Amino acid sequence: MLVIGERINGMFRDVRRAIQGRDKEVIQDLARRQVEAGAQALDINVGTASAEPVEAMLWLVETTQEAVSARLCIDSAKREVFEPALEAYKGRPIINSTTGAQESLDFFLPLALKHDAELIALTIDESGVPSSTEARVEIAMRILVAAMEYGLPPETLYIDPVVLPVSALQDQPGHVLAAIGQFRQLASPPPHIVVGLSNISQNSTERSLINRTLLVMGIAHGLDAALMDPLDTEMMDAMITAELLLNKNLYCDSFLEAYRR
Ligand code: THG
Repeated sequence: MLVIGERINGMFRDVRRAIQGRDKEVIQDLARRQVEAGAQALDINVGTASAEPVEAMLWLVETTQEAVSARLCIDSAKREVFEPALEAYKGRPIINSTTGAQESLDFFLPLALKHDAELIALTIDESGVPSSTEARVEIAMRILVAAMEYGLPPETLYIDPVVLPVSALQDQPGHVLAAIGQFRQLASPPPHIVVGLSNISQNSTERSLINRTLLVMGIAHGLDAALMDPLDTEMMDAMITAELLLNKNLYCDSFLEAYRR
């Protein structure tokens, strides 16, 4: 399971303030703590914290890679952010994200090839976020075909079925889980599958419980990566246990500590 730490995001008030005040300590502390808690990659997202998103992203990338060697996942809604951020980053980046719309694929697939990056692709198309399982699978197929045409192998893609808050649309988690199960059948080797886990519990109480329950169900359906909060120990424990029960790790009485080591 690839754990992508979600905490370096301008959506969080502490990060927003750190970006505005160029406070390195706050960002580097979040980077170190997430890696120590088990994140192998860190999502980096300026959000709406800055009027100059390119400068802010460059500062976040430099600041984060100074503190940790985990992989960075460059997350932005603004296309002009990617080229400079990918130039500045020294490791193998993850680009977050393209949609399945053709003009988005025509921008991001060559960009991923140029920078030897992996690419997260949301199952969104010209008409927005689909509500059915079938539409998600259809868009995923389009993404895989386009990637093949550009020469990007399926295993460098992370297909994201788009998790929406359960408080808003209660039938969606079931479709997301069913879609995860089907994405794996679309190519050989299969693409990776990722979700933004915390989306599910926005505007809910019991956030941690809702997040970790979806995580466990997702893993059972074939999810192999998640943007999540690794500082949530109960969630990490649930993830480790789910992988144990699916025979991905060896059982011993101290399996939690064994995994952490
Ligand atoms: N897919 C992909 N990338 C993504 C998402 C996705 N990137 C952004 C997001 N979704 C994943 N990251 C977060 C980060 C924070 C929250 C949710 C998803 C979150 N934040 C608090 C809130 O909105 O309530 C912020 C408030 C606070 O606690 O300060 O929930 O789906 N590919």
